[in-house]
Amino acid sequence: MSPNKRDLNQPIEEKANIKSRAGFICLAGAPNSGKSSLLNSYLGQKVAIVSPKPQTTRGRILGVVTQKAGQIIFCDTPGLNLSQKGLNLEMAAETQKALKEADCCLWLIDGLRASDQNHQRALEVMANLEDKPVGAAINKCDLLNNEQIALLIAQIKQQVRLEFIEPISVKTGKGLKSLKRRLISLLPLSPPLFESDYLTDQTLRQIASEFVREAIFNNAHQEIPYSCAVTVEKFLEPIPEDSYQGHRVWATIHVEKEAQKKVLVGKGGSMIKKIGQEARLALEDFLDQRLSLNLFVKVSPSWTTDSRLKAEFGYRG
Ligand SMILES: Nc1nc2c(ncn2[C@@H]2O[C@H](COP(=O)(O)OP(=O)(O)OP(=O)(O)O)[C@@H](O)[C@H]2O)c(=O)[nH]1
Ligand SMILES: [Mg+2]
Repeated sequence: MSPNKRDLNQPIEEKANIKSRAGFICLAGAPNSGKSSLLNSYLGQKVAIVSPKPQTTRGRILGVVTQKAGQIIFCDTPGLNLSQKGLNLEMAAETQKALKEADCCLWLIDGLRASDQNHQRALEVMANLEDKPVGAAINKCDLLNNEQIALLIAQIKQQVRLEFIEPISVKTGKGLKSLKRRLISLLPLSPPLFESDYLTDQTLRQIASEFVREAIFNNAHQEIPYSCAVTVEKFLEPIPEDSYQGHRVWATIHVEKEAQKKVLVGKGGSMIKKIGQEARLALEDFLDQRLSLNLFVKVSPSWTTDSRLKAEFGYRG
């Protein structure tokens, strides 16, 4: 799944005839505002994990939507927040890199949490993005009435200069078509930068480890999802001569403490079995093929504060 960018060093006369648009849009906003849900919805496939808990996404995830009018290269990012604990510094660095590299930014606002601290943090970041266009979308409008939406739009328009602000609901699909048109209009004139069937920069190993992490977020509570990292030890593609026609994956869930391992394994292995089943089904759905998933839980003491271990588990910042 490596990127396959088109050569843009074509003659200037040819560029002058280009009517389509293409470019990078950074999806940024407070944690839990629905950035990854929006990405998946536009792609028509889940590539980014989603959960009701904040700080689910830990790194940048590219997702490419190609249409006649243009190609949007979305970059999903970790939610903007004020915490500096655990992985938050690495996550914030990922978001800053994505904001810097993008042509423009879509600020996703959780319509239900527009007065909390993380929203204020996101607002500050957006107000300081002077060198690129920023559009905004108020998400979760399925949970707001028209009056609340109008009030919020008026408030935000007074606080920061935006190209547009659109009410949407990723859940119901309301406003998504109109938002996509707006987003394409923000992009520079350019031929597509990726082949039209290119979906994401995530490797199958990364997707496997993220889907396991999503199952942990959905089943384990309190600090446990934030104390877990998942590494894929082995990923075998189906072999024609093998009677088992499917992928085989071996992954390790790293936790910080023995007590967390105990909770994650559960009574008689019940919890780890549930996590494994959920992740396997999500992966089979993604691959449209059978898959066997073998999970192991390992204590990697205090890994969230150990730079070497963080880098080893893929969090470099
Ligand atoms: N009611 C409602 N819920 C939504 C909508 N969009 C997303 N959600 C839910 O909001 C929660 C957070 O969604 P995510 O897509 O994980 O949010 P995120 O911004 O990527 O979060 P982080 O990765 O933690 O920064 C999930 O439970 C989603 O199902 C929506 O339009 N309406
Ligand atoms: Mg996310």
